Amino acid sequence: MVNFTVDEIRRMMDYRHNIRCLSVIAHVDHGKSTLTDSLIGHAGIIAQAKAGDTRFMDTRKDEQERTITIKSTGVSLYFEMDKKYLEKGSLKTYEDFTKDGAKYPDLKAPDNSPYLINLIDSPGHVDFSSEVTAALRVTDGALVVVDCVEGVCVQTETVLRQAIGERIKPILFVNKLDRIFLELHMDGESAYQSFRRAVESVNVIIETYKDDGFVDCQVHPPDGTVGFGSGLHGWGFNMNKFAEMYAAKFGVAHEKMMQKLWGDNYFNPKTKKWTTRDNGKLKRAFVMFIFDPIAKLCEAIMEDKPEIFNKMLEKLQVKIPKDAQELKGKPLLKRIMQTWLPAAESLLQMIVNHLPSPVESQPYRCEQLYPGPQDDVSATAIRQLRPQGSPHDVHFQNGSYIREGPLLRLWPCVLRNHCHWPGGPHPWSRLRPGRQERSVREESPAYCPHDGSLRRTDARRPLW
Ligand SMILES: Nc1nc2c(ncn2[C@@H]2O[C@H](COP(=O)(O)OP(=O)(O)OP(=O)(O)O)[C@@H](O)[C@H]2O)c(=O)[nH]1
Ligand SMILES: [Mg+2]
Repeated sequence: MVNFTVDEIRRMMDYRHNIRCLSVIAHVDHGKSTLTDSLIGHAGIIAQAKAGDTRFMDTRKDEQERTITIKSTGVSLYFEMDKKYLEKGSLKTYEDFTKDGAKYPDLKAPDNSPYLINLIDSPGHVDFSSEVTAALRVTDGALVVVDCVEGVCVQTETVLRQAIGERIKPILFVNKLDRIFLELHMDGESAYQSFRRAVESVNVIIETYKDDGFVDCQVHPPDGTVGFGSGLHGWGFNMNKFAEMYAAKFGVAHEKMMQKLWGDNYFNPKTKKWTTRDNGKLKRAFVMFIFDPIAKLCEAIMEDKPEIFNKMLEKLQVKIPKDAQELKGKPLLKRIMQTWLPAAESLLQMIVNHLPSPVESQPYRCEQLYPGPQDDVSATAIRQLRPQGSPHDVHFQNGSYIREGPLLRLWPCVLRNHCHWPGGPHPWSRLRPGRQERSVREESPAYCPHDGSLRRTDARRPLW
């Protein structure tokens, strides 16, 4: 059952620090739509057990038939997150939020912080890349999905380059880990090396295309900006999850444990000491504390050895869901992993803690969004996220656009017009809210705030 209402979504729109707008981008078939199902399932729109198989975001008949995304599809989701999972920036916003947060009613728990996630699942196929362009324009963050076996591919680079060019902050999800355990039976060290390569390749692309006006946006597993998992089976984790498990056990601070679980860190079980030197006999912490336990659990479930997996689940305090008691093999593995390491939980933590809210992103994205003078009234309104005060703002839904030098061309789309035109009717007042517009061609910026004139008179003319 859907666990939020339209009213909640509407109300959240006024809490701009608690909004995250993101696109899911990747090479074709790397599992964007499948992974998105986990978040949709967590929001209660589809059953959790069906997450991964439904591909809810592939809404069109031809998309479902061809198992390929053709159009970008957006969805707004409402989630509440426990304060204990909030980090630095988000925690501060939570504290500001709760100061006058008394205004926000109906939280499921008093220490929860509500979030509105506007998510767009984009196609990976090169033929539909204009859909990615349109999606990136209206979002502030990108969830980059990389197949852990195929690694970073041509289209991964193309869409990531586009995202960085638009000053969209990325987070990374290394996907299809189930294949490593069930199909390829890779050893821990080889798997680690392939994950490391994926992370490094993404960082090389980010560094290559990042401009000086953009914030630092490299991704590193110890920072919590990289997640790993299987969208198909609905499980996933980031270092946070395992650091939480092991920090208490080793008496190490949470942040320090996050650092130790990635890179050249080895634990010697005999001496009970940590080292950064590989003597050829020790396993790196990632393999020892993360990879091996998952591999052992997968093996025990797939080989139907309840005495082993029940013992492990008891230690992990994981209960087999009621609807999975009779299952065996892969279906059982899927439900157990979903319960132990829910993908939605780690994705949400990454999205909330590491992607910017519009309040943070608009100041540095304004240059990208508005090509007019950066000190005029429009630019200031964009930077300050003022809903009123901009000379004009046009929202277009379900349409794409092409930028031709100084011209912005909007293809047939539904336009909604909010005009704040000084001294008289706005030239665009002919555009009616919700009306289908056949053609629009507009010089950008159309409005000159210095003398109040339009730079071109033919603000609107047919394209054909
Ligand atoms: N083994 C495995 N297969 C997966 C996983 N995620 C997706 N797949 C499979 O990969 C194929 C593509 O999945 P999609 O979710 O449609 O991929 P996509 O990135 O949305 O594809 P496009 O939108 O067309 O670019 C499907 O056959 C999925 O079943 C995963 O975690 N593990
Ligand atoms: Mg897709």
